[in-house]
Amino acid sequence: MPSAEARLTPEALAEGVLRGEVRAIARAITLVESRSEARLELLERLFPHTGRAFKVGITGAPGAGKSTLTYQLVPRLKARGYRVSVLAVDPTSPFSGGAILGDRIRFDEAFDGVYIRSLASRGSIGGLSRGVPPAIRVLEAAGFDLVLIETVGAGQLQVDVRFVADTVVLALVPEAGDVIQAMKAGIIEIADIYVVNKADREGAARMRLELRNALELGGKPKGWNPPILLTEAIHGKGVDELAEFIEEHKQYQHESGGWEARRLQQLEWELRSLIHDALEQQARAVAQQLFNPTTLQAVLQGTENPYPKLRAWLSNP
Ligand SMILES: Nc1nc2c(ncn2[C@@H]2O[C@H](COP(=O)(O)OP(=O)(O)OP(=O)(O)O)[C@@H](O)[C@H]2O)c(=O)[nH]1
Ligand SMILES: [Mg+2]
Repeated sequence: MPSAEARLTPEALAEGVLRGEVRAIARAITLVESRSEARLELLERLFPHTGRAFKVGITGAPGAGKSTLTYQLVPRLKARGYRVSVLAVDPTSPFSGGAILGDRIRFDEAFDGVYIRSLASRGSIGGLSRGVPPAIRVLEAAGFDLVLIETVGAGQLQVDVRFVADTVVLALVPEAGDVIQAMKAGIIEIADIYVVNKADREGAARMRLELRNALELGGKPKGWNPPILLTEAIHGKGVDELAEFIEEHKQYQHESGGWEARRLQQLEWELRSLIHDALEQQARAVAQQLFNPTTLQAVLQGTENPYPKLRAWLSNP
């Protein structure tokens, strides 16, 4: 038996989201993460109420302190008047049961009214969960005007955050090779704000220099000069400054016109990933239709050549 909730139409769900009902928000995000066609109807209804939130991505290697920074940023951004929500794109160490796993910090009243949600990074295009942009739309429609996005800390997964976030914060730790790793991953160029977290450990100041040098190798940037901040997220040190720079970067983009350009890029990425998703499903169906198990066997045995079929289909899909 489907529950009453499961039978909610996209229309009813949209109404619940617009009223800011937590259960409706949760269910709507589950729906937009799925491949169900109803998700597009929901998004169509929510669309007029979306597009206004400030999106801040927190990325960095596993264990760099992304969750701890996020936890510390929430009350500070709230204090600046934002209605804050958090998306954690990471199935392995998500926020759960009111605690950030790993450090067992309990959410307290500082988190009143803050919506926190984990998204699985599985089934993603280029790493970032394809559910992220639609989930952000749900949150925007529900009235949140700031979304913090913690991304999985590995390779491509972190890099795609630039297509989702207006401001990207990269967290590094004072460990040998962390700057090199970040450079290899291609994340160095895309961050707007750098954080050397765990500054209570040795080598933080040295690392800041190393990072400054690495950035200058790439030439002096025009316009925004990304700051490199030292933080001790676990003690909340340096996080006020981080919150300030996050706001400053937003301001800068508004003044420089960068905001609009970035938003266009995000939109293109969002729509492309929806199309990619649909095409991928289509590809599976076409492949099965052209090459059933018997045909596959024949191709494997060398008794059938697959290319004429492929050419015929491609010339007239
Ligand atoms: N010494 C020290 N430890 C810290 C600091 N910030 C975070 N930690 C610890 O580092 C560990 C990892 O922190 P998380 O916030 O879970 O890191 P993360 O980047 O979210 O980790 P993943 O999501 O698993 O990639 C935890 O045990 C934190 O308590 C800090 O400033 N100094
Ligand atoms: Mg984490």
